[in-house]
Amino acid sequence: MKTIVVIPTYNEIENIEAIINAVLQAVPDIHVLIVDDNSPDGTSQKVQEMMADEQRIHLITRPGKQGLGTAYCAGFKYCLEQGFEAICEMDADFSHDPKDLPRLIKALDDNYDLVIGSRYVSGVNVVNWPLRRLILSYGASIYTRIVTGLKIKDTTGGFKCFRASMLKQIDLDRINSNGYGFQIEMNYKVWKKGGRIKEESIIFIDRRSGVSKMNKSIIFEAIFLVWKLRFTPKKKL
Ligand SMILES: Nc1nc2c(ncn2[C@@H]2O[C@H](COP(=O)(O)OP(=O)(O)OP(=O)(O)O)[C@@H](O)[C@H]2O)c(=O)[nH]1
Ligand SMILES: [Mg+2]
Repeated sequence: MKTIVVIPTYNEIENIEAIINAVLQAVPDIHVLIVDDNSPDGTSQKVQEMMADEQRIHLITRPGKQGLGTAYCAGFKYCLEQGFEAICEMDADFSHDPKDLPRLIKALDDNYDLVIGSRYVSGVNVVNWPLRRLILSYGASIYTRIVTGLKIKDTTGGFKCFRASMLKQIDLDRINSNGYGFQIEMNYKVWKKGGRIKEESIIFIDRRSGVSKMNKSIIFEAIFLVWKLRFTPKKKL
């Protein structure tokens, strides 16, 4: 499958070069798309430099910080237009190990529509997170399962691969959630459209450098979103 990984970035100058190289090394022939919101630290410029020697790197630079959800959607649309068959997403901060990519892609190839790199499929595989952050993330997954019926153990993780034919069935212009909510919304829509979903166990490690972009509004968004999803008629998803 022609495969690409979408990595949204905002001020990831400390990670960008290493993460791109690690991804390109982990999977032969894989492409990488960086969706950068014109980071003041020069992340886009660094990517441009790397693009001069490597055709597998793609870049979308947006005019300013517009949030994670819209960054993914812009990236997904680009990948679909370019004819990629497997479209993955991951963070730039090494919380997601590029070495897990082959396993996720292989699972997708084994006839799944969405493969989720899951922290909670075999116990709790999270390293270096403060307890309150873990409780928040684990709790969000339980809450989502109860409200929506979605049978996924890690509903908020951002390390996953979609089959392009599945992604095409989702109206990306109708997605308006951003942080955790975005991941929940995509999982829910794949499930409701009859997509086959697999959780592959991964170990998640807290960002090793750079600054967190987590904030409270992301949590409130997710709390209300799951109820909205539950009561949205299937044909409007
Ligand atoms: N393009 C774009 N990327 C973003 C935005 N916010 C966050 N990102 C990127 O999205 C990925 C996930 O964001 P993180 O800040 O790592 O969020 P998190 O993993 O929940 O929290 P920490 O790891 O604690 O920072 C990273 O690669 C960020 O650089 C945004 O508004 N626009
Ligand atoms: Mg992170």
